[in-house]
Amino acid sequence: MSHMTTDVASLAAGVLGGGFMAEVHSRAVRAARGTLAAVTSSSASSTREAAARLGAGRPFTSPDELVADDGVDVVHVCTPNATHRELALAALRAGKHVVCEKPLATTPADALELAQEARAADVVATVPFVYRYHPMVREARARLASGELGAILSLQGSYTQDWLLDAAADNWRVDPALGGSSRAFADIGSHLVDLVEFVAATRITRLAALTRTVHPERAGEPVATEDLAGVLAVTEDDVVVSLFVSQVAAGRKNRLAFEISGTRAAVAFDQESPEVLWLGRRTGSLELVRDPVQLGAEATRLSVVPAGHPMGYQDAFNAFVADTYAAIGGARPEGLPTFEDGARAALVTDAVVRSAAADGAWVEVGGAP
Ligand code: SOE
Repeated sequence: MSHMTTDVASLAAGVLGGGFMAEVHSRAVRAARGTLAAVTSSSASSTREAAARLGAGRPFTSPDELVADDGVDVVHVCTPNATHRELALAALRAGKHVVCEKPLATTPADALELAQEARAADVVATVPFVYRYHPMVREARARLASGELGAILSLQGSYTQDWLLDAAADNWRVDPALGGSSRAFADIGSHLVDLVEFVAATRITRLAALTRTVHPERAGEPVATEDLAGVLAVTEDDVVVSLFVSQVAAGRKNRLAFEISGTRAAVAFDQESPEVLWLGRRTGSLELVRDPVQLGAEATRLSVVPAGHPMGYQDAFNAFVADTYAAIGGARPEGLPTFEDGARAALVTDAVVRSAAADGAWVEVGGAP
């Protein structure tokens, strides 16, 4: 499976995992004209249940069996974070294309190893940084790249949720053995870093972070992972960046937002209202709506329905999987998030963890893959 052109319509997906993300991936596989050939979940009964719910062809008894099966072309890893390395490595070594959920791995060393193995295997290996696939995100990126906003003066981003606000709320992500040593930042800060760096076409080089664990215990167990993180950072061009991530922000469900200010104009985006992009100007600020007649090539490409017919999260996910499958077919779609990008987010997450452990000391982000 290398760079031969594959018939995209014939791709068969094997999904590892049976949770919320497995459902999102399964819908996207079908939208990309793939077939859902196989699934495994954590036990025989949950696998049977997931196969029925997702409509997968075959329930497999183990991930190893699924990954080795000749009937599977691309493996979607939708399991808890700490299992990603082993499962993605097994899939790569079996010569499969891989879509691995974020965070790609729970340490930068593991994420860099996966990126290296993916390069060596010469397969398509992607990470669902799907917020890149909102048409208005591509529009913000295009307008920055064209110089319309001028030189970048500042970057602000935040990603806030409230599903862990109550002390009673618990989830595998809270447990470092399953989720990794960072929780809020690895889980949603990874999306935020990827999105801001993608849109602004820049990289964060050093940062200072403070984190807080609001509830010392959940479900009777001590909590070691952070509920929120505040990060001050600097890019390679010496631009000041502020990032804020919280899973205990009352009323916020999935508010991933950024604002980038340039010498001429600014752009702001909020993924809970993804059909508009705010264009800030000294005079004449406006909300640009998603209408292909006024958008660039990439925003137009990703607009699968006309203006006034709202698009959202699943559409973004579908576009990501469609581009992954197109890449398997030999295309080179713009802005496809790969294992290199997954490793990049892991490096920034690691810098956040190191800085927070040193009470907010400035640290360098580790070397790019
Ligand atoms: C839970 O915090 C979660 O499902 C994340 O894991 C996803 O990456 C995010 O898109 C929505 O929230």
